[in-house]
Amino acid sequence: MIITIPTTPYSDQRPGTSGLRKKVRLFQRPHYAANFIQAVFDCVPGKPGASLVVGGDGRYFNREAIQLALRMAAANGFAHAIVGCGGVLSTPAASHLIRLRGAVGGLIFSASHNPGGPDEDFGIKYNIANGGPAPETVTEAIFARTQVIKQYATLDTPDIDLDQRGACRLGDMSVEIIDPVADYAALMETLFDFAAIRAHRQSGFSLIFDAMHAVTGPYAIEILQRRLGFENGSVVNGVPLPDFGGGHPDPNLVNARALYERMMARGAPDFGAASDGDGDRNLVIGRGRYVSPSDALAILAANAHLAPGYAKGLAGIARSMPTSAAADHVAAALEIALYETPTGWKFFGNLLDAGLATICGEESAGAGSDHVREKDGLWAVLLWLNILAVRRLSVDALIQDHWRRFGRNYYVRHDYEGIESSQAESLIQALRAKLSSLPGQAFGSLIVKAADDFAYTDPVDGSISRNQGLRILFTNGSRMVFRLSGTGTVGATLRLYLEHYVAADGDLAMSLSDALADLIAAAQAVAELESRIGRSQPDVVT
Ligand code: G16
Repeated sequence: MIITIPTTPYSDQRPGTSGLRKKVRLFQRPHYAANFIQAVFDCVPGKPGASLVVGGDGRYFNREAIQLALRMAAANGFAHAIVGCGGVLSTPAASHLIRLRGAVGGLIFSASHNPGGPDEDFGIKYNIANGGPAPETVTEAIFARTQVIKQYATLDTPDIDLDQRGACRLGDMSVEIIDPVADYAALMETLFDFAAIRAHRQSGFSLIFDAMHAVTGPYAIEILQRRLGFENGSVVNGVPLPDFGGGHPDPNLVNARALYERMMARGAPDFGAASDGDGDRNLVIGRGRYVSPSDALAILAANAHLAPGYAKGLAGIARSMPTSAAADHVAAALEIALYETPTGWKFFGNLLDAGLATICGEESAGAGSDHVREKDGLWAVLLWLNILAVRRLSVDALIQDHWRRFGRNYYVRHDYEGIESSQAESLIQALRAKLSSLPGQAFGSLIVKAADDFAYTDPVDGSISRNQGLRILFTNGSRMVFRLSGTGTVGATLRLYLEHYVAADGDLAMSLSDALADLIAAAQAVAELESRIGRSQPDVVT
């Protein structure tokens, strides 16, 4: 029976860079999750007769949220729900399912790379019919609904068995519980030359994949071990756990330290990789060689034609503004367009739908293509494996070869975490206020050429997104960017992105700290980091 529950608005339900992310305890407040889900459903046109995809990364509170969402979906008139068995779907697999099954959209329960557990993070993200994250117009409409909500609709029914594959009913809605891996694995087989990767493996090529006790475990075991034949144990931490085993499922050099150390040690496998909580990010480390996500995007774009799914070439490349310009050099060489978008995968959706870009990537460990509308960690791993199987080079040799061809964008990101929000805001405001006076000013040997607050006009629908990061460009081609993260749940995180380009005939073998020392000093000075936020060192360097 459909029941209507009275409720009152919460003021803090504006989605951030990627959905609504909060502490679990906040989601557990009365009606908190229900309010947001009802606001989403109020903004979905055409619910009668429509299908909805539902899944999450398996973190703490996932099952409760899914049971609630399914009852509410039935009460809101959806005809059909497609749910990953156990309530599990990786974000890219959910994106694929929405497209494959012609669903009107999907609810993905995840806080991505943020930690999980009763005192940690949870999140709800809505993806639209193209499989991609809801664009800003939709997320703003959802937020507006949360501010006036008075009631939500649900069913007065017991929980369904999420672990039993097959069909069942919830009120008038049919529910299909499916294998979360099968459709995604089949898609990967259409894009990549699995036979070539298998042959490379048979010639001795080895890998390790760290699933970080997050959602990619079952996907990686099926694809890497069962279908490609890498030996059992190649996938480590492969069992998804509600608290990710107490770890922080962010595949960077801090949280995937054990993988990094193994890849730098004697006897390391040829290739190491990791993915995050919901399977959309990737980390790639060759034996003795870390690959920055910005370089990885450029290398994947330059070599994608070696994989069957991309054999006819790329229409264009898109990257977020703070991502280094390494991919720009590839786009220029290939004579294809390069799009520079704000941070957030949602900005790539229109470019992919319109066929303007084929491959997209971000400095935040994300890469993907037009095969889905999300970034995709295992896709990136498979594209690397396909490229290495064809070129038969080590990761280190491949990257050196790339730099000798395109030059090197020395690049680093500094994160200052847990800053008091008001201090972070005033730092950004103060810096924004002086942008126009910066051109011509010298910071050590660096002279400012231009400075602005990045704004983006979507070339497809003309929508404008302002205040997307403060950029300071120097006459020698170096660049720094300041912006506040939109994915944290405690205080504010200031991100500082630093980049220095050296052409192919220059010194390609500097250490990052040498190459970027002047820029780091300039950033401290221009933003007055120490006096404004009391920090002289970042918390995380990636
Ligand atoms: C999300 C977005 C990405 C973004 C990243 C970091 O990733 O989808 O587009 O680059 O957050 O954003 P911010 O710098 O605002 O923290 P994920 O993997 O968390 O969904």
